[in-house]
Amino acid sequence: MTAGERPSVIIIGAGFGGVGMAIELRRNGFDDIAILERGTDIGGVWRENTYPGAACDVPSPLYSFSYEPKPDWPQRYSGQAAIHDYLRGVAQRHRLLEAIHFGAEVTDAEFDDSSGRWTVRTEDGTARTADVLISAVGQLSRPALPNIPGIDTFTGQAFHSAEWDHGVELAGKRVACIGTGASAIQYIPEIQPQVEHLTLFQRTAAWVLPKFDTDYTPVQHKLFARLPSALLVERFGWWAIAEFIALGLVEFPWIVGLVAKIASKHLEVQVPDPELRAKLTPDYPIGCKRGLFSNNYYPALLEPNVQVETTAITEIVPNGVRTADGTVHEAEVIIYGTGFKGTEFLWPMNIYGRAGRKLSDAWQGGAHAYCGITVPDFPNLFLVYGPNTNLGVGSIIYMIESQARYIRQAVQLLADRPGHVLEVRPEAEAQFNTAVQQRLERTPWNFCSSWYRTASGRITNNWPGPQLAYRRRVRKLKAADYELTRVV
Ligand code: N01
Repeated sequence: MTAGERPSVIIIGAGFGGVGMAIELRRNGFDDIAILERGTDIGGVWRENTYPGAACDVPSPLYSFSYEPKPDWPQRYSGQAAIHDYLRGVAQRHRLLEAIHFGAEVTDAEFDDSSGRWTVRTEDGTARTADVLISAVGQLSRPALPNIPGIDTFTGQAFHSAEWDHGVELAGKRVACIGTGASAIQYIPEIQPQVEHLTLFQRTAAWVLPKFDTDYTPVQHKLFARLPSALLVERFGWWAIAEFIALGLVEFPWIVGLVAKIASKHLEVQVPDPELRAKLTPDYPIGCKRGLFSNNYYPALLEPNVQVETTAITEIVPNGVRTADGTVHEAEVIIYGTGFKGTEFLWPMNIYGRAGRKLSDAWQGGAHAYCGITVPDFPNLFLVYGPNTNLGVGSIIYMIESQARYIRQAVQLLADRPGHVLEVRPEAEAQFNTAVQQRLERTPWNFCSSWYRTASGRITNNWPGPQLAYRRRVRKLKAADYELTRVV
């Protein structure tokens, strides 16, 4: 990049992160943007997860860009199709579609020390170069199948919740569902009325909270359109509730104690049978795994065609699932609601930084980055929704906006200093991570296994605190945390 030029940018991923990042750059005059998207449409997880009942358990007025309020959300907790449409509409309004290269799966990216530029290669062999590389690939884009012996021997039909096979007819079938996370509790009530029999294999009981859902009425739509502040009030209300609970996860455990009481009451009211209730009662602190919201999950489990099985699975056999007591639970379909490879950030891409240093080597003990955004030895590389920026409660879109503004400041700094690259100082990054890990020690996330933690127990995914604390932390890029090095 020479004097007078604006930095060129490659963004990987066209989900909420990539779209939000591109909009922030465009609005500030950075137009030389290429977005590389492996799929054939935008949307990320909202394109991929089409299982029955897929919806967001964050209220839509909050789960949307602050600068793109939508007065006509169909519901408070909108479904996958409405969210996907929203993101498409936003991308169209901001003329982003022309910047997106679909079917472009990035295999590797390499920083060239002498030119200070990134070369990014896609699966079809195409190489593109840019001054700045931004990864916005999310944390939950790679489904995880369980490591259960015999998984390949099953002769029926099987699929993961994030790769729902809509061609498989479930009506009248015996279905085995493995997993009881946020995805499963959304599709189980949807499929239960269709199937002949549903065996739900639960390894760990979930904490489930009531969902204050509602269909927005035409009157509300009109009100939100004519009086945008009304929508803003609803957004602010949900944001404030999330912030209050987030405070409980680190600072004030009595708050999560209150939330646990609400969840226990919800279970007590919805599940009168003491035996089933005992099975569904979690034995770990609330908040350790992601809190779930549902009004129809427990009622579905009460139906006569549902069996909640808590005996450990030992094997998948050709005709079903075998448990530790030797029983074979016959099934014609197995649905794996077994989550995602959340701690394998940016995998399987090969990212090479200064002097050919590989990002996966730098992250061997678990991913870490300064503010979840920048990594020493990887100049001009920025991460959206990177390590330790996921939330136990709140809206990831709020976090994405915070990060996009921070990264835009970095790009501006590069525009102001042509011929330089920007790299976080290792001591700034180390200090940040030590502080984050110290705060994480006080959270309930340490008391169970989840996709927030690596096998060794390091919490690589979550931000320990309210969203506002993060926003304040990244509001202004501090030049002292970075080194600007001349390359040309
Ligand atoms: O996955 P999960 P998910 N044998 O990892 C079980 C987001 N999301 O797809 O708890 C038996 O939560 C596992 O058991 P255990 C959200 O961030 C958001 O449901 O490990 N069971 C668990 O029950 C969420 O956190 C929305 O003991 C096995 C389940 O599988 C994230 O996606 C909606 C097993 C996995 O639960 C992931 O949710 C949906 C085995 N070998 C999802 N292996 C919104 O509304 C795993 N399990 C925004």
